[in-house]
Amino acid sequence: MITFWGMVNRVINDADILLLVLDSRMAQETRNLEIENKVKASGKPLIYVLNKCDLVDKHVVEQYKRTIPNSIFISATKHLGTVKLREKIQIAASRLKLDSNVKVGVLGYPNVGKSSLINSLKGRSATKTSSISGYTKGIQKVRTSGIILLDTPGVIPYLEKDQLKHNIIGTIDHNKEKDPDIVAMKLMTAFPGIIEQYYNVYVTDDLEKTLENIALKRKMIIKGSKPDIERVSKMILKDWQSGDITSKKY
Ligand SMILES: Nc1nc2c(ncn2[C@@H]2O[C@H](COP(=O)(O)OP(=O)(O)OP(=O)(O)O)[C@@H](O)[C@H]2O)c(=O)[nH]1
Ligand SMILES: [Mg+2]
Repeated sequence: MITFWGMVNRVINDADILLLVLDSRMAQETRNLEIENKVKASGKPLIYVLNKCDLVDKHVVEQYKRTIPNSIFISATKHLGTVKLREKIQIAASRLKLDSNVKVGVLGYPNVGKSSLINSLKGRSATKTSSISGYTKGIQKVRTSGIILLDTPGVIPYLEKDQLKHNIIGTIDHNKEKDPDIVAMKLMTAFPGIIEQYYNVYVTDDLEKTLENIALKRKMIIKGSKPDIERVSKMILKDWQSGDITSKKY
């Protein structure tokens, strides 16, 4: 059986141009140096695609534009920036003197929106997407006017051992998360006030209390009218991973 990394290597080999898809809410955290180095070694052009830009403020976009080279912001599901992305691909292709049937490999962490991006470029649903990460299992070829897109399963860097980071990014199915409360509290620390605002509860320093407040508000109760912390934490992770909770300040 070919491993996920085997597929990544194959796509880097087969493609003419590579896209590294990042989550705009955590662009630096979703970069993958191992992939970036492999692409660099191949000498092929790499475009950083910061997806889910609908979930961040404009100033975040501007800041990343300055710090991440050859980057472009898009929202695959809201169809923002996809025309520009197509243009960028075409410019890179014409530099390579490849005007038609240029092969574009789409790489990145699980759940960052690789399949959604392909569907957005295609203009209709050609590859399946899911709020549950690890959804795409094999390489899929999608053809759209002059471009052949190669969808890949998301990969986590080999060297990345920070489990909490994985969960925050959405690389673990929220249902399978063993300590959802810890991850939910870590999210609240990383994005102060955002979760509280979404569920309309007070911001306090006591994050456990905040989880309890959200549980009570959502009527998630266990025996003895106690707040159901596990359930509420899983709900928060689900709402975060699906992009319902944004990191925008309203
Ligand atoms: N708000 C928002 N959500 C998005 C955007 N793009 C993708 N999503 C959501 O993010 C989730 C993951 O999207 P996918 O396209 O399946 O992600 P993927 O990178 O292909 O994931 P794997 O195949 O599991 O590696 C889905 O719930 C999408 O609806 C976007 O631009 N904005
Ligand atoms: Mg996918």
